[in-house]
Amino acid sequence: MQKTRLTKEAALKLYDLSLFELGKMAGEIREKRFGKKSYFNINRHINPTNICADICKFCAYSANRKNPNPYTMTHDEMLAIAKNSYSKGATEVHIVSAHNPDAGLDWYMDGFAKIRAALPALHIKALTAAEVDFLSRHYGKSYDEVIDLMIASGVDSMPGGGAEIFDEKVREYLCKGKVSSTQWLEIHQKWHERGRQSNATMLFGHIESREHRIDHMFRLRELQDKTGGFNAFIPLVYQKENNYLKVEEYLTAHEILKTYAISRIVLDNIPHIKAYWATSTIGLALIAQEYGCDDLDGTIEREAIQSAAGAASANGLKLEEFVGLIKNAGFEPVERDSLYNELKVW
Ligand code: V47
Repeated sequence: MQKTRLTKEAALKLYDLSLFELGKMAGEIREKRFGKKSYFNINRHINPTNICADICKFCAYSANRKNPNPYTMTHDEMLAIAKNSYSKGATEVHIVSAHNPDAGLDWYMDGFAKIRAALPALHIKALTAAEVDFLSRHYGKSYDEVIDLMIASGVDSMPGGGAEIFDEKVREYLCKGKVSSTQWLEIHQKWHERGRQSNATMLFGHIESREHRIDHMFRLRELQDKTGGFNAFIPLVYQKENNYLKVEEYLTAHEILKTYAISRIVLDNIPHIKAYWATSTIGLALIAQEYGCDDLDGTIEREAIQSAAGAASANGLKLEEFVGLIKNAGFEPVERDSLYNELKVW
């Protein structure tokens, strides 16, 4: 018998329920699948360049008038960071850059290849679909060609960045010229068709409406029905400092938790809902475990994108503190690898 699924209209109506009702519904789904387990990994974010050909109004990371400190790492610098993190227990490097028009396609790909050659056991999660689209346009390559280069260079999985909000009007205002929604989905589809996995984000809490969030989730649900390649959905809470996006009202914790819970209910085919503590704050991420979230990302170690916009994530969180916080919140910290194989129950 075919299972009845939520329609867009019914999903939007979920926002009318009380936070407690939503918490109960989303919490039950989470509990049924994962019990009290909360997943995290020991990871290192590397952001190798902040020089960007695109202008996204929400971004405080790219080098511009508000952040006049352009940089581009050498491969030796990237490798040294990866080696150092690996020696301290990291199982993943999460590599996301700006769209640097001068670095060269080889700079991107060879950086991954060097890390892969030196540290074969380290998982490389790299290049958002926005970067794939930029590299494809800038160097006259098809998406297939860029994706095949990524695989040949040792990239294991793709992060979920660059999705922002799929609604075309909002997207045009936020980040005109960047990868379109259809292209973002097409790139992930191609990645999944090669048997690879990826994540999906949604940037919320700026100028979008609840309808836009629901529409975003439904476009992901539809692709996931076809490919099954998304591991996690990550609602990223908008950070407001040092950028060009004027937002009148910021989200309440109440609305953020409702959105986490609704994403758990709507995305019945994406296994993990991640409360990325860098954007929600660690306090709210811990509470989000009661509202459907089963993953808190990781220790991060260093992070430049959200912290440039005001988040307290520049230096990550110490492992002992992270694990202790999850335990104190009544959950079971489970260290995972990048593809959600369990490595250790802490
Ligand atoms: O795509 C940029 C976002 C993303 C701001 O796949 C902002 O596991 C909030 O995608 N406020 C990059 N967010 C980070 C990302 C990510 C993070 C953690 C885990 C994973 C994963 C992916 O950061 C960008 C953009 O949507 N971002 N500026 C800002 N002001």
